[in-house]
Amino acid sequence: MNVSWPGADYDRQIELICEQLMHARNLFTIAHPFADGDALGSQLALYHFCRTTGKNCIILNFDPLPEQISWLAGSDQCQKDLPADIDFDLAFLMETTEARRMGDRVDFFPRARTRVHLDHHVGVVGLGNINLLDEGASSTCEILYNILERTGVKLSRECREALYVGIMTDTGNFRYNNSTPRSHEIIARLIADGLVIDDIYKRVYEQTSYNRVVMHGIVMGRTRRLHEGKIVASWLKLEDFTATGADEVDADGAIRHISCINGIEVALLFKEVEDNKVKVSFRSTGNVDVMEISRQFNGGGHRNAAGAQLDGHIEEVMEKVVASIAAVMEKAQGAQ
Ligand SMILES: [Mn+2]
Repeated sequence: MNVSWPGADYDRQIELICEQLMHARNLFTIAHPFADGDALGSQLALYHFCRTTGKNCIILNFDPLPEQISWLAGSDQCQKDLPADIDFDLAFLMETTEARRMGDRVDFFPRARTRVHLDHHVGVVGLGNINLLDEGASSTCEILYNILERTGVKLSRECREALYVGIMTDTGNFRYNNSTPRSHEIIARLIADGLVIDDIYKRVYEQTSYNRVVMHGIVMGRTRRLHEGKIVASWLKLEDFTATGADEVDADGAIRHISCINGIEVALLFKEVEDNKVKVSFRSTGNVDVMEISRQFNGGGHRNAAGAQLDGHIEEVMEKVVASIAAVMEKAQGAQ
């Protein structure tokens, strides 16, 4: 069940979670594959909270971390497995959305007696024994803050920094409409004890690598206008990554360069991640609900930003996805 802040249902979930959290001795946290600032930020914030309160917390992470967030304190503590000899009281599933997205990682879930799932994605059912699902929250870090605040424990600088990065990155540095009064209220409290936010901004947004510039350049150079210019698309093939030695994370955020083109309604970026496996990022700048479209391909996300992974050759996948968007646009036009 989705809850919204503030409210009695929300409060009840927080009480349940705080009770578990304060009594737990051994915890672990897991997030969706290719953790972003919010997923990793929430894991690290929990880790630092546990350090402050004398609990053992293991951070599970299986993928390379983007440079923009790998500087966060505690990132170097990420592990790929859980020690066999520990009984875990509690696990926090940070925006793990659904089991399908988690793949083999779901095998870790039963290692904890109680699982808490925090998520702000749309339409999530909840993979925990206790779920705190708030579609109106800017980020998972915002939901976690609501819990940690309730414990009354003073949050360390490292913990506040991690929460700040999660909220900052998921709101596009406070530019999107998910930056609510509540998100700003939380940010005010995080800053109050002296976070140096311009340093954080520089580390997240003004640091780049050669590979990243090259991959983003390829994406921009290949931009194609389709469907009378209402759709723009670009792509990256496996050979682009191997030729430059770039990782998938170097392509993160590249869709931004094409989704800000005047007059478009949908921007698409196709990334070949393995032979015949293509990740698709969708951005909508108008009325097209790209989450609905991504769901046709077993993906998900938000109305204006979604993703999916399809099997097939990249050209076929591009054709199929563009055709389904064009069909939605035509249907909407016909209905007017
Ligand atoms: Mn998030």
